[in-house]
Amino acid sequence: MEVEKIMQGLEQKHPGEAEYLQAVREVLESIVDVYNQHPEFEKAKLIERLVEPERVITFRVPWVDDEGEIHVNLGYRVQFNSAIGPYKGGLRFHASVNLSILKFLGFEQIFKNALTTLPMGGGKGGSDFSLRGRSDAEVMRFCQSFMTELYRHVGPDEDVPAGDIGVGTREIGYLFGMYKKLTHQWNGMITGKAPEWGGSLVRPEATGYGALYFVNQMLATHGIDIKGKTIAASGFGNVAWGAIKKADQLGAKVVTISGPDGYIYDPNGVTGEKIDYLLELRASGNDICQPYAEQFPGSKFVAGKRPWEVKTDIVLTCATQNEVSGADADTILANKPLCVAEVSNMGCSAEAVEKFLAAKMLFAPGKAVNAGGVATSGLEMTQNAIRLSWSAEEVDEKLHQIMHNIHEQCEKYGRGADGYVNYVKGANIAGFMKVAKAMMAEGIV
Ligand code: 2IT
Repeated sequence: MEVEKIMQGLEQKHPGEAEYLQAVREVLESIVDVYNQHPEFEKAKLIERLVEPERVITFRVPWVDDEGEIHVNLGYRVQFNSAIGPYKGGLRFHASVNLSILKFLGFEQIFKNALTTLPMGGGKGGSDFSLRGRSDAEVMRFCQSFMTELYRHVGPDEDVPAGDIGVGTREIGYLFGMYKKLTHQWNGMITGKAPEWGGSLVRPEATGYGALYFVNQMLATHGIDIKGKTIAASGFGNVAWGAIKKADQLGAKVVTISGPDGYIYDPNGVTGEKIDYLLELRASGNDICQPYAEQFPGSKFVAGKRPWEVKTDIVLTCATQNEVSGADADTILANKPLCVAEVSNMGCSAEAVEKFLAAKMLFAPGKAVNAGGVATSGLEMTQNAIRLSWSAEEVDEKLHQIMHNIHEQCEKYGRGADGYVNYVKGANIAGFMKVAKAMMAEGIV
């Protein structure tokens, strides 16, 4: 494989799909040496097949708002790869959603899901629908309209969506309800359900919990205890909430959160009732974090900026893709944190990743760090399939074990001659090899 040749072909076929091309390039650059040791991969045009989704479904989503006005949004499902299991991955509802973003997320999901060791292929979907200022009834009507097309393409053995940005338990409920009405089937076709109707305990917390288990282990490889450490985190949604909760339990202190409007610096730490307040903030439907500063004196709102300028021991991206630019990486490196981890998918720009790796920073990519979310979705699928519910302790124990295993895989494939672990390379190679073996076994399909 020649990375530049593959990339040129893709740039021609998919011009302007910046995020997708960025995600593919990162993986190709990580795996090229290993790939070229396997002439059978080249012969089977494995990479040419892997970089294209097996199927992309796009559809219109018309819905009526509370004033009777009609809106038309775009709906998508990218069914990227089903070599090791049914397509699995979240739905994102956000104004920024486009095909490039969903293709990047679907592509990342293939390797992330492979890393979990569970039988899940990669997929992603969503819509450019924005929840901001929308009433509950509007959200329901949108979800119902979305599902009147999506139901034809999903199912427990075919494609199992879940939440992502803008899609939480409420939206999952409306989507599940409509699927059930249309198909007359009650099954585990979607994850992130509430415990009363088939959801797994610990799923809401799982992405953040898993991330902290992973970070804890990264630090442990350097003999560092996470207790007493300060953390700069971005976002204030589900992922940030879970990460903050677990950080608090482990005795670390998260001192920042952020929204599109700026960031909050809370030197006392986001702890106790402030963690619960994040849920209120999110449920308000206002995509901003400023109200936190009004609610909790002693904290400060910094408008229009990202939290990376705050000097802390640990840096966690918990909001969205490319939230750390090359210049942000310079700021972070100057602050000399012990560790940087992407909890959001592709939280760092390619330039930022390059800088962290060049500085031999303890740095790990989203597809390893945030895999606890989809892993627990996989555990929800298992519970649905066997029609049982496990206790929170049982799920958490399995999550912990899975994150431990992912860390081991990263070390195994990412450790260089000088002992430095390149977690990006490790995660990409480990995930790729599993999918590659399955694709070779399944023939040219
Ligand atoms: O990015 C992700 O891994 C998710 N949004 C969760 C996907 C899932 O199927 O739980």
